[in-house]
Amino acid sequence: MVVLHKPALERVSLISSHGKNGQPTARVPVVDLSKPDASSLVKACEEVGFFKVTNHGISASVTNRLEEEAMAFFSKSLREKELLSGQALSVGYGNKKIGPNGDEGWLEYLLMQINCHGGAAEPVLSLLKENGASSLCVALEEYLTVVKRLACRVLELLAEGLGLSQRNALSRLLADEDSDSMFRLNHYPPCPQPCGQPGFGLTGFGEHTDPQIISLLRSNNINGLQILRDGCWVSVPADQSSFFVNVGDSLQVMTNGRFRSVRHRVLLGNTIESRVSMIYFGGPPPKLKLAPLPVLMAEGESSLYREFTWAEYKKAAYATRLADNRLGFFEIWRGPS
Ligand code: GA4
Repeated sequence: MVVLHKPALERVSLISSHGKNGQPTARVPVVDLSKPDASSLVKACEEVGFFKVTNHGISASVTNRLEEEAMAFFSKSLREKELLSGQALSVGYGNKKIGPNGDEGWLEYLLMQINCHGGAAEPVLSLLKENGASSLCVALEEYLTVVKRLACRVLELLAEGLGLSQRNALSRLLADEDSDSMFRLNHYPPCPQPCGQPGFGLTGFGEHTDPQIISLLRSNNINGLQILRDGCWVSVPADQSSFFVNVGDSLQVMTNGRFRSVRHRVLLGNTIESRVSMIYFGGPPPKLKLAPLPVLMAEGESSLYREFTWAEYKKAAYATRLADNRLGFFEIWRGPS
Protein backbone atom coordinates (compact mmCIF):
# COMPACT_ATOMS: atom_id res chain seq x y z
CA MET A 1 0.00 0.00 0.00
CA VAL A 2 1.38 3.38 -1.01
CA VAL A 3 1.33 5.97 1.75
CA LEU A 4 0.43 9.41 0.43
CA HIS A 5 2.12 12.33 2.05
CA LYS A 6 0.40 15.66 1.71
CA PRO A 7 2.13 17.04 -1.39
CA ALA A 8 1.70 13.69 -3.16
CA LEU A 9 -1.99 13.61 -2.30
CA GLU A 10 -2.31 16.97 -4.02
CA ARG A 11 -0.62 15.72 -7.18
CA VAL A 12 -1.70 12.24 -8.02
CA SER A 13 -4.80 10.59 -9.33
CA LEU A 14 -6.51 8.26 -6.87
CA ILE A 15 -6.41 5.38 -9.30
CA SER A 16 -3.06 3.70 -8.83
CA SER A 17 -3.12 0.60 -11.00
CA HIS A 18 -5.31 -2.03 -12.58
CA GLY A 19 -5.73 -5.33 -10.74
CA LYS A 20 -5.54 -8.82 -12.27
CA ASN A 21 -9.14 -8.57 -13.37
CA GLY A 22 -8.62 -5.25 -15.13
CA GLN A 23 -10.49 -3.42 -12.36
CA PRO A 24 -8.88 -0.10 -11.35
CA THR A 25 -7.42 -0.16 -7.84
CA ALA A 26 -7.83 2.83 -5.53
CA ARG A 27 -4.89 4.66 -4.08
CA VAL A 28 -6.47 5.29 -0.72
CA PRO A 29 -5.40 8.30 1.37
CA VAL A 30 -3.71 7.03 4.53
CA VAL A 31 -3.93 8.70 7.92
CA ASP A 32 -1.22 7.49 10.28
CA LEU A 33 -2.51 8.15 13.78
CA SER A 34 1.00 7.91 15.26
CA LYS A 35 1.81 11.19 13.47
CA PRO A 36 -1.60 12.63 12.62
CA ASP A 37 -1.88 15.42 10.08
CA ALA A 38 -5.26 17.10 10.46
CA SER A 39 -5.04 19.00 7.19
CA SER A 40 -4.42 15.90 5.04
CA LEU A 41 -7.35 14.25 6.81
CA VAL A 42 -9.58 17.19 5.82
CA LYS A 43 -8.26 16.96 2.27
CA ALA A 44 -9.11 13.25 2.09
CA CYS A 45 -12.67 14.00 3.26
CA GLU A 46 -13.04 16.76 0.69
CA GLU A 47 -11.57 14.90 -2.26
CA VAL A 48 -12.55 11.31 -1.66
CA GLY A 49 -14.80 11.07 1.40
CA PHE A 50 -12.79 7.99 2.27
CA PHE A 51 -9.44 7.14 3.88
CA LYS A 52 -7.64 4.44 5.76
CA VAL A 53 -6.37 4.73 9.32
CA THR A 54 -3.15 3.02 10.40
CA ASN A 55 -1.42 2.90 13.78
CA HIS A 56 -4.84 3.31 15.34
CA GLY A 57 -3.97 1.57 18.59
CA ILE A 58 -6.73 -1.07 18.43
CA SER A 59 -5.15 -4.38 19.23
CA ALA A 60 -5.44 -7.18 16.68
CA SER A 61 -6.59 -9.50 19.48
CA VAL A 62 -9.79 -7.45 19.91
CA THR A 63 -10.66 -7.48 16.19
CA ASN A 64 -9.62 -11.12 15.76
CA ARG A 65 -11.74 -12.19 18.72
CA LEU A 66 -14.81 -10.51 17.26
CA GLU A 67 -14.09 -11.94 13.82
CA GLU A 68 -13.81 -15.45 15.28
CA GLU A 69 -17.01 -15.05 17.31
CA ALA A 70 -18.79 -13.67 14.25
CA MET A 71 -17.69 -16.65 12.15
CA ALA A 72 -18.81 -19.02 14.90
CA PHE A 73 -22.22 -17.31 14.87
CA PHE A 74 -22.55 -17.38 11.07
CA SER A 75 -21.60 -21.06 10.96
CA LYS A 76 -24.70 -21.95 13.02
CA SER A 77 -27.71 -23.41 11.23
CA LEU A 78 -30.05 -21.03 9.43
CA ARG A 79 -32.83 -22.03 11.83
CA GLU A 80 -30.74 -20.97 14.84
CA LYS A 81 -29.66 -17.70 13.22
CA GLU A 82 -33.18 -16.85 12.18
CA LEU A 83 -34.19 -16.79 15.85
CA LEU A 84 -32.52 -13.39 15.80
CA SER A 85 -34.30 -11.99 12.76
CA GLY A 86 -37.46 -10.05 11.97
CA GLN A 87 -36.88 -7.05 14.18
CA ALA A 88 -38.05 -3.52 13.38
CA LEU A 89 -35.92 -1.41 11.01
CA SER A 90 -34.04 -4.50 9.82
CA VAL A 91 -32.24 -4.90 13.15
CA GLY A 92 -31.15 -8.45 13.99
CA TYR A 93 -30.07 -11.29 11.72
CA GLY A 94 -30.60 -10.81 8.01
CA ASN A 95 -29.98 -13.09 5.08
CA LYS A 96 -29.71 -11.64 1.55
CA LYS A 97 -32.41 -9.03 2.19
CA ILE A 98 -31.08 -5.54 2.95
CA GLY A 99 -33.44 -2.92 4.35
CA PRO A 100 -37.22 -3.01 3.98
CA ASN A 101 -37.58 -2.10 0.30
CA GLY A 102 -36.51 -5.11 -1.73
CA ASP A 103 -32.70 -4.76 -1.88
CA GLU A 104 -30.72 -7.99 -1.87
CA GLY A 105 -27.07 -8.98 -1.68
CA TRP A 106 -24.91 -12.09 -1.40
CA LEU A 107 -24.48 -11.84 2.35
CA GLU A 108 -25.84 -12.56 5.77
CA TYR A 109 -25.44 -10.12 8.64
CA LEU A 110 -26.17 -9.10 12.20
CA LEU A 111 -27.29 -5.49 12.49
CA MET A 112 -27.70 -3.81 15.84
CA GLN A 113 -28.38 -0.51 17.49
CA ILE A 114 -25.79 0.72 19.99
CA ASN A 115 -27.04 1.63 23.47
CA CYS A 116 -26.20 4.63 25.67
CA HIS A 117 -23.33 2.70 27.30
CA GLY A 118 -21.78 2.04 23.90
CA GLY A 119 -22.64 -1.68 23.76
CA ALA A 120 -25.08 -3.69 21.64
CA ALA A 121 -28.63 -2.59 22.46
CA GLU A 122 -31.79 -4.58 23.09
CA PRO A 123 -33.42 -6.58 21.62
CA VAL A 124 -30.40 -8.06 19.81
CA LEU A 125 -28.37 -8.28 23.04
CA SER A 126 -30.97 -10.41 24.88
CA LEU A 127 -31.60 -12.52 21.81
CA LEU A 128 -27.87 -13.25 21.48
CA LYS A 129 -27.64 -14.19 25.16
CA GLU A 130 -30.78 -16.33 25.07
CA ASN A 131 -29.44 -18.15 22.04
CA GLY A 132 -26.11 -19.16 23.51
CA ALA A 133 -24.02 -16.41 21.92
CA SER A 134 -22.84 -14.72 25.11
CA SER A 135 -19.17 -14.94 24.10
CA LEU A 136 -20.11 -12.98 20.97
CA CYS A 137 -21.67 -10.36 23.28
CA VAL A 138 -18.42 -10.07 25.25
CA ALA A 139 -16.37 -9.67 22.05
CA LEU A 140 -18.87 -7.09 20.77
CA GLU A 141 -18.75 -5.09 23.98
CA GLU A 142 -14.96 -5.01 23.89
CA TYR A 143 -14.82 -4.03 20.20
CA LEU A 144 -17.56 -1.41 20.35
CA THR A 145 -15.84 0.42 23.20
CA VAL A 146 -12.59 0.81 21.26
CA VAL A 147 -14.07 1.48 17.82
CA LYS A 148 -16.27 4.27 19.19
CA ARG A 149 -13.21 5.78 20.86
CA LEU A 150 -11.34 5.62 17.54
CA ALA A 151 -14.25 7.25 15.70
CA CYS A 152 -14.25 10.09 18.25
CA ARG A 153 -10.49 10.50 17.86
CA VAL A 154 -10.85 10.79 14.08
CA LEU A 155 -13.66 13.34 14.50
CA GLU A 156 -11.52 15.36 16.94
CA LEU A 157 -8.73 15.47 14.40
CA LEU A 158 -11.22 16.56 11.76
CA ALA A 159 -12.51 19.32 14.04
CA GLU A 160 -8.92 20.50 14.44
CA GLY A 161 -8.31 20.38 10.67
CA LEU A 162 -11.52 22.33 10.04
CA GLY A 163 -10.40 24.97 12.53
CA LEU A 164 -13.35 24.41 14.88
CA SER A 165 -12.67 25.99 18.27
CA GLN A 166 -14.15 23.07 20.20
CA ARG A 167 -12.20 19.84 19.72
CA ASN A 168 -15.30 17.81 20.53
CA ALA A 169 -17.67 19.76 18.23
CA LEU A 170 -18.22 16.62 16.11
CA SER A 171 -17.17 13.78 18.42
CA ARG A 172 -19.65 14.79 21.13
CA LEU A 173 -22.47 13.73 18.81
CA LEU A 174 -21.20 10.15 18.98
CA ALA A 175 -20.29 10.40 22.66
CA ASP A 176 -23.79 11.69 23.54
CA GLU A 177 -25.83 9.08 25.41
CA ASP A 178 -28.63 9.54 22.87
CA SER A 179 -26.31 9.00 19.90
CA ASP A 180 -28.09 6.86 17.32
CA SER A 181 -25.16 4.69 16.27
CA MET A 182 -25.34 1.24 14.71
CA PHE A 183 -23.10 -1.71 14.13
CA ARG A 184 -23.16 -4.46 11.55
CA LEU A 185 -21.28 -7.71 11.14
CA ASN A 186 -21.36 -8.87 7.52
CA HIS A 187 -20.54 -12.33 6.28
CA TYR A 188 -20.15 -12.73 2.51
CA PRO A 189 -19.92 -16.47 1.80
CA PRO A 190 -17.68 -17.68 -1.04
CA CYS A 191 -19.28 -17.17 -4.46
CA PRO A 192 -20.98 -20.32 -5.74
CA GLN A 193 -19.08 -20.13 -9.05
CA PRO A 194 -16.78 -17.69 -10.79
CA CYS A 195 -19.11 -15.16 -12.32
CA GLY A 196 -19.09 -12.23 -14.70
CA GLN A 197 -15.64 -10.83 -15.35
CA PRO A 198 -13.15 -13.13 -13.68
CA GLY A 199 -13.22 -12.33 -10.01
CA PHE A 200 -16.01 -9.77 -10.18
CA GLY A 201 -19.68 -10.12 -10.73
CA LEU A 202 -21.69 -10.97 -7.66
CA THR A 203 -23.05 -8.05 -5.66
CA GLY A 204 -22.42 -8.55 -1.96
CA PHE A 205 -23.77 -5.17 -0.87
CA GLY A 206 -25.15 -2.81 -3.50
CA GLU A 207 -24.00 0.75 -4.02
CA HIS A 208 -25.04 3.31 -1.43
CA THR A 209 -23.86 6.10 0.82
CA ASP A 210 -24.07 5.79 4.61
CA PRO A 211 -26.63 8.14 6.18
CA GLN A 212 -24.75 8.70 9.48
CA ILE A 213 -21.80 11.02 10.31
CA ILE A 214 -18.92 8.61 9.93
CA SER A 215 -18.41 4.88 9.38
CA LEU A 216 -15.42 2.78 10.42
CA LEU A 217 -14.98 -0.51 8.59
CA ARG A 218 -12.62 -3.33 9.37
CA SER A 219 -12.59 -6.46 7.20
CA ASN A 220 -10.55 -9.60 6.86
CA ASN A 221 -8.08 -9.82 3.98
CA ILE A 222 -10.64 -10.66 1.29
CA ASN A 223 -11.15 -7.99 -1.36
CA GLY A 224 -14.52 -6.71 -2.48
CA LEU A 225 -14.95 -3.12 -1.30
CA GLN A 226 -15.16 -0.52 -4.06
CA ILE A 227 -15.65 3.23 -3.96
CA LEU A 228 -17.00 5.52 -6.65
CA ARG A 229 -14.33 7.99 -7.67
CA ASP A 230 -15.02 10.56 -10.43
CA GLY A 231 -17.75 8.34 -11.87
CA CYS A 232 -15.59 5.16 -11.89
CA TRP A 233 -15.71 2.22 -9.52
CA VAL A 234 -12.30 1.55 -8.01
CA SER A 235 -11.36 -1.42 -5.85
CA VAL A 236 -9.98 -0.88 -2.38
CA PRO A 237 -7.32 -3.49 -1.58
CA ALA A 238 -8.26 -5.27 1.65
CA ASP A 239 -6.10 -4.56 4.69
CA GLN A 240 -7.12 -6.37 7.85
CA SER A 241 -4.81 -4.36 10.11
CA SER A 242 -6.29 -0.95 9.19
CA PHE A 243 -9.65 0.75 9.49
CA PHE A 244 -11.37 2.25 6.47
CA VAL A 245 -13.32 5.37 7.25
CA ASN A 246 -15.99 7.00 5.17
CA VAL A 247 -17.81 10.29 5.38
CA GLY A 248 -21.56 9.83 5.82
CA ASP A 249 -24.41 11.98 4.48
CA SER A 250 -24.81 13.79 7.83
CA LEU A 251 -21.20 15.01 7.77
CA GLN A 252 -21.70 16.13 4.18
CA VAL A 253 -24.60 18.30 5.39
CA MET A 254 -22.69 19.61 8.43
CA THR A 255 -19.87 20.77 6.13
CA ASN A 256 -22.35 22.15 3.56
CA GLY A 257 -21.11 19.72 0.92
CA ARG A 258 -17.40 20.44 1.52
CA PHE A 259 -16.96 16.80 2.57
CA ARG A 260 -18.58 14.23 0.28
CA SER A 261 -20.25 11.06 1.54
CA VAL A 262 -18.66 8.38 -0.57
CA ARG A 263 -20.72 5.96 -2.66
CA HIS A 264 -19.45 2.44 -2.10
CA ARG A 265 -20.39 -1.20 -2.69
CA VAL A 266 -19.08 -4.73 -2.22
CA LEU A 267 -18.52 -6.96 -5.26
CA LEU A 268 -17.44 -10.53 -4.70
CA GLY A 269 -15.24 -12.82 -6.69
CA ASN A 270 -13.70 -15.24 -4.19
CA THR A 271 -15.00 -18.78 -4.66
CA ILE A 272 -13.08 -20.22 -1.70
CA GLU A 273 -13.00 -17.84 1.22
CA SER A 274 -15.59 -15.75 3.03
CA ARG A 275 -15.34 -12.00 3.43
CA VAL A 276 -16.12 -10.78 6.94
CA SER A 277 -16.52 -7.12 7.76
CA MET A 278 -17.51 -5.16 10.85
CA ILE A 279 -18.78 -1.62 10.49
CA TYR A 280 -19.50 0.98 13.13
CA PHE A 281 -21.89 3.71 11.94
CA GLY A 282 -21.52 6.76 14.18
CA GLY A 283 -24.79 8.68 14.15
CA PRO A 284 -26.04 11.76 16.04
CA PRO A 285 -28.91 11.94 18.56
CA PRO A 286 -32.35 11.74 16.86
CA LYS A 287 -33.24 15.32 17.81
CA LEU A 288 -30.12 16.86 16.33
CA LYS A 289 -30.89 19.41 13.63
CA LEU A 290 -28.67 18.56 10.69
CA ALA A 291 -27.40 21.82 9.23
CA PRO A 292 -24.08 23.26 8.11
CA LEU A 293 -21.90 24.33 11.05
CA PRO A 294 -22.12 28.17 11.02
CA VAL A 295 -18.34 28.55 11.51
CA LEU A 296 -17.71 26.66 8.29
CA MET A 297 -19.87 28.96 6.20
CA ALA A 298 -18.15 31.67 4.20
CA GLU A 299 -19.71 35.12 4.19
CA GLY A 300 -22.87 35.10 2.10
CA GLU A 301 -22.80 31.29 1.72
CA SER A 302 -26.20 29.70 2.12
CA SER A 303 -27.07 26.16 3.12
CA LEU A 304 -27.41 23.63 0.32
CA TYR A 305 -29.97 21.77 2.42
CA ARG A 306 -33.22 22.55 4.13
CA GLU A 307 -33.12 21.96 7.87
CA PHE A 308 -34.08 18.54 9.15
CA THR A 309 -33.40 16.35 12.16
CA TRP A 310 -31.48 13.09 12.15
CA ALA A 311 -34.74 11.30 13.13
CA GLU A 312 -36.42 12.72 10.00
CA TYR A 313 -33.50 11.76 7.81
CA LYS A 314 -33.34 8.23 9.17
CA LYS A 315 -37.07 7.76 8.65
CA ALA A 316 -36.75 9.04 5.08
CA ALA A 317 -33.74 6.78 4.49
CA TYR A 318 -35.73 3.70 5.45
CA ALA A 319 -38.30 4.60 2.78
CA THR A 320 -35.62 4.56 0.06
CA ARG A 321 -33.83 1.86 -1.91
CA LEU A 322 -30.16 1.31 -1.13
CA ALA A 323 -28.82 3.06 -4.27
CA ASP A 324 -31.08 6.12 -4.01
CA ASN A 325 -29.65 9.57 -3.53
CA ARG A 326 -31.29 10.15 -0.14
CA LEU A 327 -29.83 13.59 0.45
CA GLY A 328 -31.35 14.77 -2.82
CA PHE A 329 -34.75 15.02 -1.11
CA PHE A 330 -33.31 17.54 1.34
CA GLU A 331 -31.36 19.69 -1.10
CA ILE A 332 -32.55 23.20 -1.83
CA TRP A 333 -33.09 23.53 -5.55
CA ARG A 334 -31.37 26.62 -6.83
CA GLY A 335 -32.50 26.44 -10.42
CA PRO A 336 -30.47 25.37 -13.44
CA SER A 337 -26.77 26.09 -12.98
C1 GA4 B 1 -26.71 1.81 4.71
C2 GA4 B 1 -25.68 1.95 5.85
C3 GA4 B 1 -25.93 0.97 7.00
O1 GA4 B 1 -25.53 -0.36 6.62
C4 GA4 B 1 -27.42 0.93 7.41
C5 GA4 B 1 -28.21 0.47 6.21
C6 GA4 B 1 -29.72 0.28 6.38
C7 GA4 B 1 -30.07 -1.18 6.70
O2 GA4 B 1 -29.40 -2.10 6.23
O3 GA4 B 1 -31.05 -1.37 7.42
C8 GA4 B 1 -30.36 0.79 5.05
C9 GA4 B 1 -29.23 1.56 4.30
C10 GA4 B 1 -28.12 1.70 5.32
C11 GA4 B 1 -29.71 2.93 3.78
C12 GA4 B 1 -31.13 2.90 3.16
C13 GA4 B 1 -32.07 1.92 3.87
C14 GA4 B 1 -31.56 1.70 5.28
C15 GA4 B 1 -30.98 -0.25 4.13
C16 GA4 B 1 -31.86 0.56 3.26
C17 GA4 B 1 -32.32 0.17 2.09
C18 GA4 B 1 -27.63 0.13 8.69
C19 GA4 B 1 -27.95 2.33 7.53
O4 GA4 B 1 -28.02 3.02 8.52
O5 GA4 B 1 -28.39 2.76 6.28
